[in-house]
Amino acid sequence: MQLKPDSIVSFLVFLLLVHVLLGLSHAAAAEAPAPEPEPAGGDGDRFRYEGFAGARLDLDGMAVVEADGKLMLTNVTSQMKGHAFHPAPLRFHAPVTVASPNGTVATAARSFSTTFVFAIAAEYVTVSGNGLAFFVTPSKNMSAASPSQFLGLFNIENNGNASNRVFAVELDTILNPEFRDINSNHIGVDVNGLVSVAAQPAGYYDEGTDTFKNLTLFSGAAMQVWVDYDGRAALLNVTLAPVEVPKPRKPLLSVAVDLSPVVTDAAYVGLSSSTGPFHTRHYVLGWSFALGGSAPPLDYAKLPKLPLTSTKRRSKVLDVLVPVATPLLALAVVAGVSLLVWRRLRFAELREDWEVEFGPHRFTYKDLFQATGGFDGKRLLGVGGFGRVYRGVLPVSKTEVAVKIVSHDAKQRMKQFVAEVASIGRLRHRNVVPLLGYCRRKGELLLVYDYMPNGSLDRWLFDQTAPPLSWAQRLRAIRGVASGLLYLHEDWEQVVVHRDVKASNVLLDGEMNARLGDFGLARLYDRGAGPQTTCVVGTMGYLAPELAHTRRVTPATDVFAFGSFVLEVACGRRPIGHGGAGASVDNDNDGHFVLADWVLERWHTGDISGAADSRLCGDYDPKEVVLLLKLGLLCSHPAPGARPSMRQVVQFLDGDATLPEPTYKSFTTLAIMQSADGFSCAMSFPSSTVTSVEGACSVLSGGG
Ligand SMILES: Nc1ncnc2c1ncn2[C@@H]1O[C@H](COP(=O)(O)OP(=O)(O)OP(=O)(O)O)[C@@H](O)[C@H]1O
Ligand SMILES: *[C@@H]1O[C@H](CO)[C@@H](O)[C@H](O)[C@H]1NC(C)=O
Ligand SMILES: *[C@@H]1O[C@H](CO)[C@@H](O)[C@H](O)[C@H]1NC(C)=O
Ligand SMILES: *[C@@H]1O[C@H](CO)[C@@H](O)[C@H](O)[C@H]1NC(C)=O
Ligand SMILES: *[C@@H]1O[C@H](CO)[C@@H](O)[C@H](O)[C@H]1NC(C)=O
Ligand SMILES: *[C@@H]1O[C@H](CO)[C@@H](O)[C@H](O)[C@H]1NC(C)=O
Ligand SMILES: CC(=O)N[C@H]1CO[C@H](CO)[C@@H](O)[C@@H]1O
Ligand SMILES: [Mg+2]
Repeated sequence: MQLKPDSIVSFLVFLLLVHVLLGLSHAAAAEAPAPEPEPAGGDGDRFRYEGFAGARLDLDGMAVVEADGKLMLTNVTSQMKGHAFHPAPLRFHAPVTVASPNGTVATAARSFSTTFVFAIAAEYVTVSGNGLAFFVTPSKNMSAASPSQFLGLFNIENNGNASNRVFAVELDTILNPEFRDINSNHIGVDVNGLVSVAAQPAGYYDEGTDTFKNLTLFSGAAMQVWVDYDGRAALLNVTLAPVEVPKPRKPLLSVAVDLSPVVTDAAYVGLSSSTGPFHTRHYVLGWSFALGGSAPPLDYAKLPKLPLTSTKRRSKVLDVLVPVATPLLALAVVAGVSLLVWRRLRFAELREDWEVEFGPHRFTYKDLFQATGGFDGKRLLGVGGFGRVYRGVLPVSKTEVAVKIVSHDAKQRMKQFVAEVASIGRLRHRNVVPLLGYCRRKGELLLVYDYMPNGSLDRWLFDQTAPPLSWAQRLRAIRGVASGLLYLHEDWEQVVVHRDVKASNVLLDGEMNARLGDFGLARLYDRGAGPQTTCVVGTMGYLAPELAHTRRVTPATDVFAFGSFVLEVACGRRPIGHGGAGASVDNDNDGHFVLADWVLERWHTGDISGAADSRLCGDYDPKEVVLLLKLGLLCSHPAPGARPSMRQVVQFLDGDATLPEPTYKSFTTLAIMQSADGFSCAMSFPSSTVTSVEGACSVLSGGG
């Protein structure tokens, strides 16, 4: 089955619309109104931010405070990190008396408590990257830390090194086996490195039901984390809960860890996040901290609103489909546009104002392209002097056609010719190949004819693999061509000179009727018009000698060509050739064979019927052979005035008039010679029927 390009394009447009609508609904959800930012901050060893508008935080990396007060640590840019620090260092150590033999005073990390509300919004994706962390560090210079799985805290070299003096609570959304992560959605306690000293899957112990509830960190929903460190007991608790849920009494993690050797006395507290390959935004909506006490509670009502609440509601199907579909869609759109452009170029046509009146005869290039399977080499019927001919089936009407592609550029003659094509298109005769219409492109003219299943007559005459035509078939073909020519010359509304009568332009339809094709085409190649024509186009052997002087095609020049054709069909020989294949008579000292001379010689020697095609094996009526040969000679008369008209020809063939005897002695003065006077452009196109003439500068000149 073949997909129509039109349907592909409309499908793409549909996809695009769906995508745009999805994007709009998404954008609308993001436009939620934001509350007024509140002045926030703190002094000494405690602070509270409910929204970060105006907050005196030190930000680095991707971190920005959005207009509505949300702190966005990282945006969707891949492989990035962002940090937010409370600007001043905090004194983490307190002097403690240690019972030791030498009685010195040691220091230990003080208790502290912090809480923050965060949201990790993974963009469409069912995976996120990479995570967010609360951390305590001796230095705000995190330039050496790596993004992605290092969470903007460590790098490959310093990870796990005790000299880091960094403590962190990580909210990790990627499973990194190298750090022995438990899953891709966990909370871990990190000391100097990313191999957590303790970790738990994200979730909380629900007070009411006393069950554990899973939470997905990157769901985009706001959640709260509490980190409580008891310096005396060296015990750390980490608790997680959705924002609507009050702090659960049972922490998610309760870890015995002594931070005294970890955190430095003067240390900074900060929030860090990093992105990996997946597009993720890490937000913090509020944050509070206290040394030696509980972190001030956060009022959810004062926190900025989240942008991506719609993510929660979007179906899983879309979550999977959209990220997959987006690149595909982009690809499809690009492909669609390219296809359109390609089609534009591929099927581009030339159409001008003067053609309007010929509209009905105009075919679209696209139809012809489809009809011929893209001008498939397998459909090539033949290559002639003017171009290639392809077999095709028209898409709608399913009629079989032959499409001839003629390359041509001259606009003036094209116009004339198209006018002729259009008028000839109305011309109907059982011995003329119906011309259905045309199409024009830059430098190309396409002519659409009825398909003739039995091909051209010259194939039947000269292709040794084809069965020989019987005498009756030959006579019928000649009668048909004569009748077709008569119609063109006299019976139609205007005189149409065929200009290229020859065996290859006589086609046989399904009932073996001979039909004339290719009329008028030669005209397209005439240089100039009218009597000033400097060039006559035709095929050697069929060009009337007077053309050398007059350069004007007339019905009489067609009759000359018809004469050559009659002799050709009767004798089964081409009008001129090199010595003629198996010809016994060389009637020209250049070794050229001229069929008319050869027949005339037979005529004088009384061996007229010996001139008939040997493939007939004598199976013919000698009287009819004589009639055809005499007719052929008469029509081939060098003097145009001595040639009969087509009406007379038809009468001779029908026996309604008697043929006069040939009045001339011979054609021997017919010579193939170079022309010095500009007739050199009388070209024989490299037609399959003319094999004997090389070069384009030969002409038959009349003798007598
Ligand atoms: N309407 C048609 N139906 C079937 N076959 C055709 C038709 N028109 C042309 N052909 C085939 O295509 C071949 C090439 O035709 P084309 O007219 O291009 O060349 P030609 O007749 O040999 O030379 P010229 O260019 O002088 O006419 C013919 O030999 C014929 O077999
Ligand atoms: C992410 O933030 C950086 C710096 O703030 C900016 O240059 C970039 O355009 C942002 N990317 C997106 C997708 O918003
Ligand atoms: C931050 O640390 C890096 C090396 O880790 C150093 O090159 C850089 O100068 C430091 N920046 C500041 C502001 O101290
Ligand atoms: C830890 O870091 C320090 C200072 O950067 C360095 O001198 C030391 O070699 C590191 N230790 C290890 C095991 O890498
Ligand atoms: C919670 O997640 C764990 C794995 O992390 C899983 O085994 C368990 O079934 C989940 N429980 C619920 C109620 O979804
Ligand atoms: C940590 O949690 C335990 C209960 O699991 C509790 O007894 C303890 O007081 C908590 N400590 C802090 C500092 O919250
Ligand atoms: C100077 C000295 O000896 N200090 C020691 C006192 O005792 C503590 C703990 O026992 C040791 O760590 C010190 O090195
Ligand atoms: Mg032809």
